[in-house]
Amino acid sequence: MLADLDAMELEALAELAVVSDDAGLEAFRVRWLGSNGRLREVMTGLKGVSKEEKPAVGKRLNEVKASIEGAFAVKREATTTMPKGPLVDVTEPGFPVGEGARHVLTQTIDEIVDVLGRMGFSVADGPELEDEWHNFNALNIPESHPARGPADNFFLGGQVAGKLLLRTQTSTVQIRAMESMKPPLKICAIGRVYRPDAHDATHYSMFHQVEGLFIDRKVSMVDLKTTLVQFAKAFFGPEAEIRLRPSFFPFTEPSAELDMKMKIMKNGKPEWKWIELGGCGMVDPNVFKAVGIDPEEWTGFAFGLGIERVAMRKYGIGDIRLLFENDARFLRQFA
Ligand code: FA5
Repeated sequence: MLADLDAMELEALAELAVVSDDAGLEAFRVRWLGSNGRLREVMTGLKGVSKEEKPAVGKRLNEVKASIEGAFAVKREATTTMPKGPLVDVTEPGFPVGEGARHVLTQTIDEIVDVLGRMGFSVADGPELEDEWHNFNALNIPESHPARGPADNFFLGGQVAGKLLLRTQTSTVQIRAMESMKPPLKICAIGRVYRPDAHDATHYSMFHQVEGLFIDRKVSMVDLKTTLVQFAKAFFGPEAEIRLRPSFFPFTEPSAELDMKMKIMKNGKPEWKWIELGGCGMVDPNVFKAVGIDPEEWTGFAFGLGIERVAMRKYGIGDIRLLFENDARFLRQFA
């Protein structure tokens, strides 16, 4: 039996030596290593070996098996044109790949920029970490104004006077645009703003605003309202209605609150309601003076809308917090 094993090893190795392609390798594997192959046959024959001979024959059989398998592996490595490593069954269903999609806020921002771009607004930018000049002084918000207190702002390092803060409004970009560009100008700015507001269904401590600024000669409130009506109809559809309510902002005079009439589903029934989207008005002469623009020659309007509110209205989202929880089940609805 031991001599047979020696002969079998030599025979297998000699046969393997002349194999030169994938088909030959496979034929060798089936003949020698397969479930009905020669090695299996010999293993089955082990039952007939006497008790005394069994340990030696068993040991030798394992050696021959290892020798043939080792030689086969080396040969396959050198010969095969198939990909190395574990074989992949391409018919297996595999794992589904989670497909990414743009966040509903990103979609809203892109749509807003698209509409304003078509209306002639170019995009301007400014930092989220601002100084008090751009967030307050230049916007006609004096030192004594209650909106400058630590309870209404995120000041850097908790210090208040003459320090940096996270901007509370994108109106800061109005100032930056007017400082770096000469009128006439027509810009919009989109970005994050921060306020220490308590979180509820319509308030968050970080949210987004879109700012619009148009400066030219003889700009009037009519231009502002026409622009907002055009924007609303282009963004929300022809049925969109807006109204301006008198209000106050230090950097516009006169100032107004922009409301939009929207269909809200209540108890499964559509209901039309006026919803506040933002503020607007004619640029205050003090703002022009702060940035060195002559208010006798130039006039302008500005508006600032909360983008979360816009998205909530457009997509029927009832709670602002859903926008920031990153629950894929919620986000997938807008993909
Ligand atoms: C302003 O921020 C002014 N800068 C707007 C403006 C621009 C007026 C240009 C005149 C000229 P207000 O604080 O009202 O205004 O905020 C504007 C909008 O931001 C609100 O109408 C609302 O839609 C949104 N908003 C305000 N606070 C929050 C908050 N905590 N969470 C989500 N959205 C908010």
